[in-house]
Amino acid sequence: MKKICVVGIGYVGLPTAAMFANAGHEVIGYDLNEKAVNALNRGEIIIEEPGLGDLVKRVVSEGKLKAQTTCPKDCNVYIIAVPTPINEDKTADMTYVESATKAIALNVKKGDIVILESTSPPRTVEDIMMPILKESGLNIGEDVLVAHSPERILPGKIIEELRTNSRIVGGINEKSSIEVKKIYESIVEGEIFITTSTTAEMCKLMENTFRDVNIALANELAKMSEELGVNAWEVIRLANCHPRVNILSPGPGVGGHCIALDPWFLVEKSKNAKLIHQGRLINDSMPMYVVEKIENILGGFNGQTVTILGTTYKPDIDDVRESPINHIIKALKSVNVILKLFDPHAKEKLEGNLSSLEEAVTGSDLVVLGVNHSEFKDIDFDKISALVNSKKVLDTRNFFDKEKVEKAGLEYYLLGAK
Ligand code: SAJ
Repeated sequence: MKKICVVGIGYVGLPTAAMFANAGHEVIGYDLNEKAVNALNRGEIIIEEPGLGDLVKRVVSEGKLKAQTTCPKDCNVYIIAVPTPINEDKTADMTYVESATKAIALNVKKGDIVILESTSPPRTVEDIMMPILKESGLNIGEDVLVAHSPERILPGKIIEELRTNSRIVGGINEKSSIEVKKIYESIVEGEIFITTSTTAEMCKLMENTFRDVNIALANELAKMSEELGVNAWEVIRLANCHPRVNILSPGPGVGGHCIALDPWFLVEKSKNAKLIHQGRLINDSMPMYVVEKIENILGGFNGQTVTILGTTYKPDIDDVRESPINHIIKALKSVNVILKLFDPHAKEKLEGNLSSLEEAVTGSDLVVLGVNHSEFKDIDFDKISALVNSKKVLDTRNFFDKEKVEKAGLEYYLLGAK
């Protein structure tokens, strides 16, 4: 059993720390955010994630996991799980990885292991971390082993995917890969593959880029379908009957802290990342495309009331970071409409969140489904029809039952269909 320090106790670091603690390791979460540290030490979590609350409560009460705002000196393994955001100019902001590595370099000893989990541009371990770690005076690769093992967990399924997903371990040398693989074997049931650190960085970026580019294709199809008078969703359903075709779903844009950002790391590093760049631009254009559709449905912005149901970056989670709906909200706040928002998951994370669906749709001229939370599946459209001012619904996810909406006397508009 190891004494593990997880640097950064956010969406990735906290569940990772809890899983290692659950496997019997002694784990310390190191984070500068006092709110997150204090909550963890009380056994509480400040994010919504199935199964995480109970797990954290248990391992904290058993004394296996605690948190602090200073870097611990006496750990054998340091796992970096800090954010890697992008700057305004779409280049990677590596300051958190740099400062985490610097803090570790001050405390690292012979025999320790340093792992980067944060999604990072190619060559981060080689070009950013290695020079900093060498300042410790130790022989990096011999005295201290280093690897990149990218997290690949899906928000909403983090605990399950941490355990069952396969994992990549990219060491700076074979010795690093082998030792780091052993550490993950204590929590991962899936296969663990060994490679180099730069290949591991590239793998993680290409996984998310694959998804981004494919969503861009679906979004382009949605736009073409509206232009050419077909229903994109029917095209997708029929095309996907082909055994080698799997078109993803269009929507109001790609959000979250991963897929909407990671492809930019490749665009920054390679002049050949042209399709990847276009894909990003297409997905980033979707919020404004939806705003234009709203304007067309309303016949201009003339003081009408628009309701948005669901504002998180995807269904059934509370994460509003990088949500495309934020861009729609911002754009609608700058025009002549009254905006009403309701998201049963975002709670206090959403400014202006109304307390009920009924309150949100009352007096509305257009009800827009932004995110397909499961709570919205069984909406009583007769009730909505009785509360709204103009009977119009825009579905950006092909989620509502068109027949039910129309039966309730509401006009049904769908993203990707005329
Ligand atoms: N989306 C669409 N159409 C689709 C699928 C998704 O518009 O057909 C949108 C969603 O609405 C959302 C965004 O894409 O706004 C991203 O959602 P997601 O569920 O595809 O992915 P994330 O960002 O929650 O998690 C991804 C995962 N990567 C892949 O599936 C390749 C996860 O495994 C990674 O661990 C995570 O990024 C990460 O941390 O990098």
